[in-house]
Amino acid sequence: MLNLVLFGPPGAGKGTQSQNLIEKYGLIHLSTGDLLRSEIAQGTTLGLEAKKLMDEGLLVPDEVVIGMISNKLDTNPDAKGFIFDGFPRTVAQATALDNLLQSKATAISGMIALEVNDAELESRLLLRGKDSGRPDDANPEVIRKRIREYNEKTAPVADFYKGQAKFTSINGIGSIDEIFTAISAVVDKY
Ligand code: B4P
Repeated sequence: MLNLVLFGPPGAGKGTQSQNLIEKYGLIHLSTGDLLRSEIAQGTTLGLEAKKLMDEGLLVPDEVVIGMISNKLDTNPDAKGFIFDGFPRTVAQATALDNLLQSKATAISGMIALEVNDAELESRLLLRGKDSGRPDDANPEVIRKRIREYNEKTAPVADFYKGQAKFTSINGIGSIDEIFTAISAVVDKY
C-alpha cells in the first residue's frame, strides 16, 4: 500500500494538493478537517463539541480524531492506499496511526511537508475566508492562534517521521502545478 502523510501549517496547501494526488495515484483521501466539518454540518454531538474548538483555532481532542480515522480505515479494506491530510497533528496521533496501520499489516510510506511562511499562510486563509463560510478562516486572530497551535503541538510530528527516515520537505510557495510536480517526484520514489 501507498500511505502518505501530507503535512504543513494551516493554509499550506494540504487539501489543495490532496485533490491532485487522489486523481493521479487513486488513493483514498482522509482529511480530519473535512470529517469534522461533516459532523458539524450533520449537527452530531461530536460536531457540536468540535465546532467550539475549531472556531477558536484550537485542536480537537486526540481520541476524537483517532476514532474517526480508525472507522475510515475499517470502511475501506480494499484501498490501494491513503492520503492522510491534516492528520496526525500531534505526536500522540502519530503513534496511534502507526499502531492502527501495523494492525492492518501496513505502514506510512512517507511524510511530505509543505513549507510556507506565516505571512503567506495568513493571506491565503483570509482570502479563502471571504467566500468559504469557514469561521476559522474569517478572523486574523483565530488564524494566528491556529498557526501558534501548529508550532506548539503539530510541528514536533515532523521529528517523529524524521526519526523513521520518512520525512521530505517541499517548498509550498509557487503555483499549485509546480508544487504538485515536486510532490509527485517524491511520491514516485516510494
Ligand atoms: P483543516 O481542515 O485540516 O484545515 P487547514 O489546515 O486550515 O487547511 P489546509 O492546509 O488543508 O488548506 P489548504 O492549504 O489546502 O483543519 C481545520 C481545523 O480542524 C483545525 O484548526 C482543527 O481545529 C481541526 N482539526 C483538523 N484535523 C485535526 C486533527 N488531526 N487533530 C485535531 N484537530 C484537528 O488551502 C488554504 C488556501 O490556500 C486555499 O484557499 C487554497 O486555494 C490556497 N492555496 C493552496 N495552495 C496554494 C498555492 N500554491 N498558492 C496560493 N494559494 C494556495
